[in-house]
Amino acid sequence: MALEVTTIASTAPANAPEELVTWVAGVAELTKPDAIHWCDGSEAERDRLNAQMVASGTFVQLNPEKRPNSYLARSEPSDVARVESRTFICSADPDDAGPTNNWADPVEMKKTLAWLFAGCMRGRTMYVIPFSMGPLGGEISKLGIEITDSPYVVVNMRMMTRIGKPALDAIAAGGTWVPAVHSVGYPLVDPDGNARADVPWPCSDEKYITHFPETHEIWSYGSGYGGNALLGKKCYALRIASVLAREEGWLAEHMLILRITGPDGREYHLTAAFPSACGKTNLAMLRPTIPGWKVETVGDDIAWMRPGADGRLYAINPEAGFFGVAPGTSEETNPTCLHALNHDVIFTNVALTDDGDIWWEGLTDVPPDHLIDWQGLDWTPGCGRPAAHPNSRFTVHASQAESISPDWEDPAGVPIDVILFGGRRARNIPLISESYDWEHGVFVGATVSSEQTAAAEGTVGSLRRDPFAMLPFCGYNMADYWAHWLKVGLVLGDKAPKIFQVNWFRKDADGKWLWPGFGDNSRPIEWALRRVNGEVEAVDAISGRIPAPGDLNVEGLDISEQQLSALFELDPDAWDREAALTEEYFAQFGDKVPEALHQQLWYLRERIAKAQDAAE
Ligand code: GTP
Ligand code: SPV
Ligand code: MN
Repeated sequence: MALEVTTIASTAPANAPEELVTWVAGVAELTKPDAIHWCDGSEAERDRLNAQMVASGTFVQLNPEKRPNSYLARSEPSDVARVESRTFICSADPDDAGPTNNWADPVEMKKTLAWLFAGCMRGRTMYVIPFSMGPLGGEISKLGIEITDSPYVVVNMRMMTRIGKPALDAIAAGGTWVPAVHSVGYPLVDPDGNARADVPWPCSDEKYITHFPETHEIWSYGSGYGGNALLGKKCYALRIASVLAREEGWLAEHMLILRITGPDGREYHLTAAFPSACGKTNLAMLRPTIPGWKVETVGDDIAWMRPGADGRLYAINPEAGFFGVAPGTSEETNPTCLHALNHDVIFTNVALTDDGDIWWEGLTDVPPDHLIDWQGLDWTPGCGRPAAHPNSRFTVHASQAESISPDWEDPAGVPIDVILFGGRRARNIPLISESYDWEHGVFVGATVSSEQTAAAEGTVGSLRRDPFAMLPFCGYNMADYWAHWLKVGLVLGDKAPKIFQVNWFRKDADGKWLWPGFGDNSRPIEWALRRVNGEVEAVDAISGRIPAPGDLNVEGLDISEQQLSALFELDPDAWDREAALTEEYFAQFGDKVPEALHQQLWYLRERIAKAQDAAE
């Protein structure tokens, strides 16, 4: 029995503004849920939803002695990652979406959505989630309302953002908010109108993740997974926020934020943009292997940055939790992260052990003798299938990381000294290289390519451009985004952070990592900070300025001279080929490419030619 619109107002908290109630009523009229629940964000509400999902089979409760208050969800095999091919930017002018986004006409898309969402919540409860991205009331923070028919989304949003009463109060006090509608697209009524049973992971074969940059709206249909469904994350905090940031003169970025303190007690702050599943969570929780250094985590995935009153660039983490890649996380690679997962975690698509705990590839050297894999099937070592899906993830509140900075919720943010751009590159890109200036840094960010990971559909390992690690997340034309970065650089002037490019993923001829990575990534970062302080000279090279021989601190590291030089090898002919590809890459953006970037390509080619001459 669908709800009458007139009764919907009575479901709303007393202070819900009329405009909000009218919008919720409109969505309910379209989607026809059985009930409406306004989320207050309380623990009681969370416990009720968790229990309900255990009963319905969506959640497996993990062994409370080993993993208290923790749950495992297994998704449909067709719904395991972001679907970039079904992600749309619906701007009036296709040019405003640009060649790297899927564009759809906003009027046409609204018609499609009206048809898709019609009756899509039949038989279900519609949850209304008020949320804040960033600390409540913070000047950089922003509000939203997600409507969803997925209780899994509610309990995840509760950890990933700040949901419930305080956010609604802020909206009631007049705060502007972004409307975001989500449905798994699995009504409990079949196409003939007969009731049908629910399934543990409802979703639809048809998926639409749509954004309306001009009206700041989000509509997402058909997926229950991660960035497709937790609409505060990629949809709002990156795609819509990047549009807002451009309008308002700030930056919404796919970046971790960390504080690093040196032996002399001096604090620095760093942000780093790496593509999906390329090491942001790991770096955010780094344990430096060089004595006397300490890292605190501020954020692991998204940074909102704006110039502060003192002219420096300040960053906040708009999120409140980590939705991180599970495989590869271990006591060796990222103990801080592993310890954060001891209790109160939602795991999605990892394997289940016989004693009710979790496992994934890389957690231990020797796998258990028997597991239930991510698809719910019996698994034994050597059976030929991964036990956990490569994009299996954990959801955990940020406060559970022992490395969390005491200032991670400072609404003013932290002042940024260094920005890193990185990716997975088996060849060509050196371990670290400093940009000659801001414009060169923007060129480096704009031309990043990286080997594809399992975080989205596609061929794992194939090289693709992922400018600023924002390829799937920029809500407008990528070339306009580069222009915006150049403009912010002019505003920051000599207070701008220094920009570096890093690559932890270089391989030798046998395909082995040349760099140990993880805690040892503190070493190139230490060099970057010494550059910030003007303590060391650097060597001009093709890619930028690289450490002079002996300046990278490798004390206590088992690494050969040969390995070290291979990490910084810059083959002019290979770079010449990259430059040609960059020219081709830029061409697709036509005359939107800022002149400064064409100039940077010219400077790069000059450096390459000089190196080629020197090699002869
Ligand atoms: P998203 O959440 O998808 O945006 O990804 P992320 O950038 O936070 O990725 P994450 O830190 O979870 O890293 C994903 C994978 O990269 C894991 O399998 C890690 O083991 C691996 N990884 C991280 N840092 C390093 C490193 O320094 N060296 C090597 N070789 N692998 C690393
Ligand atoms: C990413 O893919 O960059 C993620 C995971 O951080 S998701 O939230 O699913 O987009
Ligand atoms: Mn991400």
